[in-house]
Amino acid sequence: MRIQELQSQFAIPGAVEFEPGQGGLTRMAITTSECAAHIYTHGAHVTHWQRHGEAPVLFMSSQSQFKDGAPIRGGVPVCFPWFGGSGPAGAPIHGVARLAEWEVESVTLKSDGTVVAVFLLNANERALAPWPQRFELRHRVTVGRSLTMALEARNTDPKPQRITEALHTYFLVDDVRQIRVLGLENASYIDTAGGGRVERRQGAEPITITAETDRVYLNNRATCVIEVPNFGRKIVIEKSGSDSTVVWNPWIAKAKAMPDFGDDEWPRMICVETANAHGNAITLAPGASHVMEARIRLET
Ligand code: TA6
Repeated sequence: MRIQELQSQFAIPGAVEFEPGQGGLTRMAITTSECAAHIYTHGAHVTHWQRHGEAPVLFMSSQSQFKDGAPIRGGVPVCFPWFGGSGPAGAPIHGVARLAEWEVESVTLKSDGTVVAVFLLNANERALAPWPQRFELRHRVTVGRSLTMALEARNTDPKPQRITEALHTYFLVDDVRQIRVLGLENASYIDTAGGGRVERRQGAEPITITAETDRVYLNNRATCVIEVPNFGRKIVIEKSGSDSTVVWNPWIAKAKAMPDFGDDEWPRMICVETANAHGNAITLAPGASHVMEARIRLET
C-alpha cells in the first residue's frame, strides 16, 4: 500500500504519520506524550524508540542498508521462520520476515496515550520462498513509556511446521566495555563466537563484554537487565513465549567484516534478543499459533 493510502487509512493526527524514511522506504512515525518511535513496513522493523529528553534506546548503524531484499542493521529485526543459519540450504540467515514488505493491519491510539500498531505478513495463500510452508505472522508493537513487541505466528499450512525465531533487538550504549548484563548468571549457553559452537556455563557474575560475544542461552525465560552506567540507565527486558536469549556484540574484527556496520560502531551496541532458537524450536500443528513477546522498559 502506498504512503498516501496508508496515511489516509491509518494516520492519527498528532500521533501517527506515514512518510518516506531512509532509502525511500515507508516509515510509520509515532509521537506520544512520552516518546517517539519509527517502524518501517519493510520487515515490520522498529528502528527507533526514544523517550522525550532521553537518549534513544535502540541502536541503528549509520551504514545500514534501507532497500528491498536487504536487512536493516539495528533496531529490532524480526527473525522468522528460522534463526541463524537453520533455514533451507543456501538461504539468508535469520529468515525471510525481515526482508519482506509487511501490511499495516491496524493502528490504535489507546486511552493511556500508547499507540498499538499491528503489522501482518501474509504468507498463507502462498509460501514465502525459500520457505516451503504457509504461515501468517503478526507483529503487534505497543509504543509508550515502555516498548512491547508481540510476534504471533500461525501455521496456515496443512502440515506441522517447525520454526525458530527472534526479536533481534540492538540496544544503544555509550561503551559496551562499561555495561553489565544481569539475569543470566549460572545459566548454560552455546558459545558461537568466531563461528564455533561450544557449550558453556555462565558464572555467578553478570555478563561483561571483553571480546566478540555470541551466546545462545537455551531453556531460559529470565528477565534480563542491561546496566548502562554512563547513561544512568537500566534496560529491563521481560519476555514470554520465549525459551532462548541471545547476547551478541561483534567486537572489532567482525565489525570490520560487516559492510552495513561501521568499523567503530561496535562499542555502541549490545544485542539482547528474545528468541526460540536451536533446541528451543517451536513446532506448530496446522492451525495452531504461538506468541513470543518482549517487554522493554527503562529504570533510571
Ligand atoms: O544473533 C546473533 C547473530 O546470529 C550473530 O551470529 C550475527 O550473525 C548476528 O546475529 C547478525 O546477523 P545478521 O544476519 O543480521 O548480520
